[in-house]
Amino acid sequence: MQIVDSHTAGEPTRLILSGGPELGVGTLAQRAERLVQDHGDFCAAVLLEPRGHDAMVGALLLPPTDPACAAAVIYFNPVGPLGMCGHATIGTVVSLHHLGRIGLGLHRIETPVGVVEVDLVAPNRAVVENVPSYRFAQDVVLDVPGQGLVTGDVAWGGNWFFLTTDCPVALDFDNIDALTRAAKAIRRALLDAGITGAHGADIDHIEFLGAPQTPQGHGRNFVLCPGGAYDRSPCGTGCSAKLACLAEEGLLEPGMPWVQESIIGSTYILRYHRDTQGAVVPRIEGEAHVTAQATLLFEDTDPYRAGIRA
Ligand code: PYC
Repeated sequence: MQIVDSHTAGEPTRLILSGGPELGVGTLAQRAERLVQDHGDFCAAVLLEPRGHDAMVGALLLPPTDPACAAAVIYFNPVGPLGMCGHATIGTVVSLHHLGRIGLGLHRIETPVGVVEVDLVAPNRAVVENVPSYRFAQDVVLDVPGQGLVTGDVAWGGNWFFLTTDCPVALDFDNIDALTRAAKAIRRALLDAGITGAHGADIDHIEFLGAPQTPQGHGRNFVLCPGGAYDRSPCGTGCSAKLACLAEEGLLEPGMPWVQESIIGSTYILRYHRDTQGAVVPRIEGEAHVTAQATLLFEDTDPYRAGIRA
């Protein structure tokens, strides 16, 4: 299996160039579902220890069905598929450029939730125009054991997010364990209360929001991903959900920049415009770096060929 590893603002992506499972025919969303339902061992083997670690996001490269697209990509983490993934899209185009497969400039990428446009503005820098994003529910109040009442919004940015400024501790690197525990408790409380996104969709990302810690920043976040790892980057789809909420509240005008800091201090520059239907179309600008180009090996006799799992 041929892979290229990269990180985008600290968050790792493993781009799988060859050696992935046969997913049959159907839409990319159907094939993404099949990847996780029928090939869970593949996802775990590729992403988890001893070959990876639980923060890694996989990007399975497939031929596009639309000839106007440079590639089709299915994003997945160790526990399931992701509809879209901002950091992995930036990582994918930077990796494809590193391989000499694409040049600088505009590229269209098919994802399970729709086509996104990426402008590779430099070998390590790209701007992703995400799918239209929206706030689904405002000021949802949750009773969270150990935290009391927590109020937040539910929004879609290519994945489902619960966004709240009710952080139990400061958004500091040293508090990552406490933030992870608190975000997991919120996720459990959402499940227990039966609160979902549209059409009963699981809200599988939790985003704490707070004040920036640098003069150029506008906000800082901490994002818990579905497998329980935290996003080292400001989370492209989480930023899209955040932009949808800012736009809804009239707190950010179209075209104006918003510098979003992650919990490790890395940044994305965010902007949005409205499409012809008035929907918020986010733009996420960030930097990625290739860290490895390798062949993954899975020996039959390896007791951990399908990853280290409970
Ligand atoms: O950048 O959209 C993102 C993302 C989702 C999960 C991890 N990163």
